[in-house]
Amino acid sequence: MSYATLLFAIDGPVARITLNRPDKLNSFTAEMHGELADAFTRIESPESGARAVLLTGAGRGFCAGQDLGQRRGGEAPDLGHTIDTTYNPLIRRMRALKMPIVCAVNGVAAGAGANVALACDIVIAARSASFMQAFSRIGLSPDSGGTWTLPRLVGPARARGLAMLAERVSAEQAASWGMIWQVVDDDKLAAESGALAERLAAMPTRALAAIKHALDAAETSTLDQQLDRERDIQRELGRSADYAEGVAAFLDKRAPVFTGR
Ligand code: T3D
Repeated sequence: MSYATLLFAIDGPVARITLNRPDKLNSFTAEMHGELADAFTRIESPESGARAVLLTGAGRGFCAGQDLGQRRGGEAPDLGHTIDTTYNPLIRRMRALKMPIVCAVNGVAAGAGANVALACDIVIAARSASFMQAFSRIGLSPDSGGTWTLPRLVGPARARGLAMLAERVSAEQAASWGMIWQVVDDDKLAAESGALAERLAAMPTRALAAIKHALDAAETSTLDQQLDRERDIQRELGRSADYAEGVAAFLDKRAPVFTGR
């Protein structure tokens, strides 16, 4: 499948999405949102065989958020409408996706670009990459889930500073604050993030989807509700082929072969 703003391939069990407008630091356009929605529909299709997603950017940036060239002049736009029809569905879809998303942040991730990265399950960044809640610089407040995600990742004090000051934070700083999983040397990012996506794709996909769901749901649950949720999840996973395989492989002292079923 070929897109104008993305590179997309389902490579065995790994779906690879590369934001591909490098001369504009891969900033989001309406067309890119449409193509991302289409790519996720393909990934979600049972025939796709995908069991993990790897998201990255082409060129020297990951994504600079909304393409501000599309917001020049004219009447004040209804940004609520664009958020409702583009960014919010994208974030909801990423969080509901029943497989892990690895984000390889290859360069600057600004505005909605930063928050789309942070909405992924495992974020691995090149040492030269950076994160910026650029919104307040242009008179906006963080979107794409940033006001929800940031305080949970870095705590409220740092979230306030990041959102209000809109300073650029290095990948190393982001890792030391717990905003992301890992920093690697620039020349290792492609190999390490690819290996991580392959590794996740070979794991018990239903268990990974359950972990994703349980951790997200825990944010708005009491301990009691979460204990019930964990029980329900284990009941379901206990009937999966991957659980049977995991236990059998352990007892046989061999490596498990998970199928995602
Ligand atoms: O509108 C809605 O739908 C509401 C939703 C909003 C969501 C949002 O994301 S709002 C936040 C929008 N993003 C920004 O405000 C970030 C703007 N970009 C920057 O501040 C800087 O570009 C960076 C800090 C990200 C990187 O700086 P630097 O010095 O490394 O690169 P640069 O020279 O500024 O950018 C390189 C090129 O990309 C340049 O184009 P040119 O001059 O070479 O033709 C620049 O204009 C372009 N570019 C970068 N960001 C954007 C962009 N073009 C359009 N939109 C951008 N967001």
